[in-house]
Amino acid sequence: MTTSLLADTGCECLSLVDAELWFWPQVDLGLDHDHLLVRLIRESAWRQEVITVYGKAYRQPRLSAWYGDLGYSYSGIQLQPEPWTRNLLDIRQTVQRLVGQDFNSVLLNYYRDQNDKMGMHSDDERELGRQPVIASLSLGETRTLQLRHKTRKDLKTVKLPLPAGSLLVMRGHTQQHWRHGINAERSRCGPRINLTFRSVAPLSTRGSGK
Ligand SMILES: O=C(O)CCC(=O)C(=O)O
Ligand SMILES: [Mn+2]
Repeated sequence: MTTSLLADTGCECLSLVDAELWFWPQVDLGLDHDHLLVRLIRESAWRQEVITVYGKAYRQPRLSAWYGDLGYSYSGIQLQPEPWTRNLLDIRQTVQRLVGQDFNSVLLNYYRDQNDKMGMHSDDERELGRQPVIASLSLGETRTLQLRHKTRKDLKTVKLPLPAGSLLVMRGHTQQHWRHGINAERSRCGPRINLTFRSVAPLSTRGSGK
């Protein structure tokens, strides 16, 4: 899609070294955002996964749910997809129209309060391909995405607040060069759900790695 066509949809291209970020501050989802948040909290198949880091098992400091057509694995967790719901299909359609690309999976993250968080990481699993396009829609409380370059220590951490209804797309070489994460907050905050739409390759077409 050309930059001017994207701008027509309300998209801002954020300029960041070694990254390609598209940002829509406010997406029309056809439903009140709070209403959708409550529905997703109520109807999603939430799990608290246990991950293993350097041989030690931890419960993830948030809940998550995986929907889509194909299984997925990260940090030693195997995720079996739940079938798409009506709400998720509707949101996916809006996201796909804006981004100009199809997604076969979505990972939902539920940050219940200020203590829930996500450590710094890259979405660079082999099944996402070489230059994955990750479309990240936020609902509920605004939380701040931190982006840190993997090797350029001279670059400051980028802090990007993600308000309800915003859509951030990370694409190109972003995952190769940057890590991102969500810190816990010091002050009280309410629930937030983030939906990251992804395209996972079927097993038979997965490449041999990065
Ligand atoms: O909650 C967010 O905004 C980030 C989610 C994320 O990075 C992920 O699901 O991989
Ligand atoms: Mn991520």
